[in-house]
Amino acid sequence: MRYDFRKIEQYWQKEWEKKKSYAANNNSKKPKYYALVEFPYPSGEGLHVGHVRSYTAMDIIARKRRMEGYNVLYPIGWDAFGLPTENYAIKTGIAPDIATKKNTDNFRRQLKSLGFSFDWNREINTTDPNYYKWTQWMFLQFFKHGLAYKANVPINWCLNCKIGLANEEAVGGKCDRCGGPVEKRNKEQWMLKITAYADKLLSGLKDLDFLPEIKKQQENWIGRSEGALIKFKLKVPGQPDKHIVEIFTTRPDTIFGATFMAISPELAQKWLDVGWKESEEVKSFVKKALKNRSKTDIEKNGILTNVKAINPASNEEIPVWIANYVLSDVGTGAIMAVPAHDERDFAFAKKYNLPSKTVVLPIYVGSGTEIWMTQNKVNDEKNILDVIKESIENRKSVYSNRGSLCNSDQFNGMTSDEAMPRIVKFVGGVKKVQHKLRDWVFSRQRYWGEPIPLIFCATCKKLTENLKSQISNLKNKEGFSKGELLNPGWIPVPEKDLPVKLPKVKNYKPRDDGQSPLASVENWMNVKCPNCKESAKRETDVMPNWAGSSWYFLRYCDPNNKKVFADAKKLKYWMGPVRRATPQGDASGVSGGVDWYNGGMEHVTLHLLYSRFWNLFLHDIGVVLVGEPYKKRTAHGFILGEGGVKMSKSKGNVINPDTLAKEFGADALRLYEMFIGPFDQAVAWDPHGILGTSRFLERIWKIGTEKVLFSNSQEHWNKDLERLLHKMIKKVGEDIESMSFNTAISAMMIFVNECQKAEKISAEIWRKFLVILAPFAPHIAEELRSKISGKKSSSIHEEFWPNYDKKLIEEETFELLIQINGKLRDKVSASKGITQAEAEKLALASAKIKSLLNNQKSKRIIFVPGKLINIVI
Ligand code: ANZ
Ligand code: ZN
Repeated sequence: MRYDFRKIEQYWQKEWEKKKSYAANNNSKKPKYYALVEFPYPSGEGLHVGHVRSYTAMDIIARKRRMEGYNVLYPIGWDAFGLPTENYAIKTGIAPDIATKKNTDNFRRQLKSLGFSFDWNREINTTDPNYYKWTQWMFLQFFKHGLAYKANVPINWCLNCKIGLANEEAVGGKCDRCGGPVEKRNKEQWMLKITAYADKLLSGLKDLDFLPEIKKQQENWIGRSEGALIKFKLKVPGQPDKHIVEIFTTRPDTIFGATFMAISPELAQKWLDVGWKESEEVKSFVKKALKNRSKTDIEKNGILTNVKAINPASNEEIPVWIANYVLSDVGTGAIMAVPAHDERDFAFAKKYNLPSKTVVLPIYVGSGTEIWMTQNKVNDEKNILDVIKESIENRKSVYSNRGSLCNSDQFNGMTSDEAMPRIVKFVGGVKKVQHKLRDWVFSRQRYWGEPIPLIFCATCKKLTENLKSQISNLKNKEGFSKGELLNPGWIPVPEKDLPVKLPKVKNYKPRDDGQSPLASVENWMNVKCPNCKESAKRETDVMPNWAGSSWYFLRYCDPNNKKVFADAKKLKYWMGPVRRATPQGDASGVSGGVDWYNGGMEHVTLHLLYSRFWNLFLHDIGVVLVGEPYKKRTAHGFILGEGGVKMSKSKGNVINPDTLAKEFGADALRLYEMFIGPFDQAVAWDPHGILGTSRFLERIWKIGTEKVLFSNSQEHWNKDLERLLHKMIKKVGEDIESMSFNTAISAMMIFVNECQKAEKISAEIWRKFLVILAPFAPHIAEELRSKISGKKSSSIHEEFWPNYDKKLIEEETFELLIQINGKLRDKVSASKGITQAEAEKLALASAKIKSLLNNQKSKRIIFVPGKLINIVI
């Protein structure tokens, strides 16, 4: 019988759909399991093989969990707002909602054709007004709680896209979307105060089961450092001695070593703006430095100013430099530079030949000292002090660890940790915790996004401005919220009027003044103020496309709810907290959230951080029960084109999953993408690879249709095959949990090879194999099982995941006799199926044999499997 995968796959896909086989049940007695993948952006290009990799992986996990007795939610939807569709509209005039409909129809068809066990009843779309109504509602909660504010900020402005980008979208001075140049521009933007959650976002990581590198990236992005703010007096020519500048430092213990001060070009510009007299040279330096800000590979440079600063610890006068390595949005934009102990200051001082002063010695600080001593090849403890002093003072190296203080007056001899608080106190500084994390730029001057549901009213502006200074409570007697007081004139659209729908427009191009195309839609924009009924105007900016994906996992719990974003009971069921033991006996959990979330490594700083922030906030205002939305987060590696280059339309190396599924079948494609390489690593596409998995399925088909017995007669019971089956069950089960899908498939291949050798295979053994295969290749497994159990029987996907028999799989060993010229010389324990080559290796590894052979080459080897090896010399 031919393996007609087309017929088989279509048949079962229809069956599953008809029976709603993968629908998640909202009131099940089973424990729940929520498996999540990043929902796709429905681009015009259709599904990418990268999507297939991630979705197959979670599909395998979801299917295994169902077999383990869980009520599984494995949902899918569309993250459909965003630039490509909008740019397409600009080019073609086709409305984004029309293009989106076409694209999602195509994606849906593609995903269905691959047999993913998504619960299609829960499909969501972020551009559906019934969805974005709640995105807007949530934005209003941020606003009302004072976490949304309008600010004039230097934003990254993409010259091509004509769009403001968040920092994370403009890494390296390049637009994340088009790769074009980005420059800084000041613009009024809505901001979300994610920085208020910096510490929560950090401490929350502790209990989460995220890959270590994911945690690391989140930590780095948040970038917490503890330090101090310290004031330095300034001497400015022609000015009275009243000016001061505040610096931020994480190392106040090094203050006696500050040999100069450095300020950012931005701060210098501010000084110039308020009348600081400087040379043309300095002014033009500042101008140039500001212009170069968005460039990446600019060398450290600077210029000396006519200002002096007074070191508050030593009272020494030090010069003030303007330096481009000092950033304006970190700390205060001014630093005390300590070349002896800071790499950046060291490099700068070296370039401009500035003095350096050692104030921390690498002693009495444990490993720091040892590392330094090894690096600098110091092994004599006695003269270490001299060596260190010489080395640092000759500017051979920087000692940036903590240590003991010298050259620091009354603080000499203290450790850095002892000295830091004392020095901060001594110079009248204050402790300060600082984060690299910036607030989230939340508006875009574009069309295809959620309208920001706010209205600007000039009348209310006057009212709130007067109140602002007096009130800090959430609500005052006039009924204004924190958000309205914080942003005078901005009035929220009443919740009953949500959603604020995107109006139809003729022209999708952002206006030349940088405003959204919505700013040209007069009849949409002009409204009455909901508060005072005077004429007012809608906000015309829309939300960034990170908005809809910040809470989509909540909507899947109850996707069609018209009254709330999700019913509280359903939320509790799917998102927890969960207090019961799981079928696997894991009773630890009072935890909650999505049980397993897989996504791209490229989303672990932005989307992951934003959505955690969003959910933590919803938790704080009491609308969700669990703060951290994801219990476990893993990541897949990219699929690259042949030869390891990026897949892209321009290179013409994009692989279309449709073509492959048509030619080889969904099961073969799924298997190939899981077999292609370690799941967490980038892999290059191999055009011949799928032939291998397709042949593997052919082999399975042949065995399943030709060799399987329909009874379990003892006559053909094959103990070795049974042992291998149990080994495979163990291996595949464990490999799925660690996402080692490629080795899981190898184990199945080994099993299938043995099956090919067997004359007949009992139904019981074969059925168990099919259950193991089912999560990977659900169609063929279902079809072959129906040949044993009948088409009318229940689905293979409702079977229980088999247990393995520990005793059976304990490897059987025997004593391998090792002879030299027929004489018994040694015995070693070896596993039963050992080959001649393996036996040889074992024999040569024996010390006894080695010494007896004494480097003589063997003439011949005689191997009796399961018994002995004879080395003839
Ligand atoms: C003196 C010093 C001595 C510093 C020393 C470090 C080592 P992290 O740790 O990354 O948070 N800094 C402060 N504001 C800055 C700015 N606007 N642009 C560039 N650098 C700035 O960085 C904190 C350290 O970075 C601060 O501590 C400061 O240098 C520098 F042995 O002060 B330190
Ligand atoms: Zn008003």
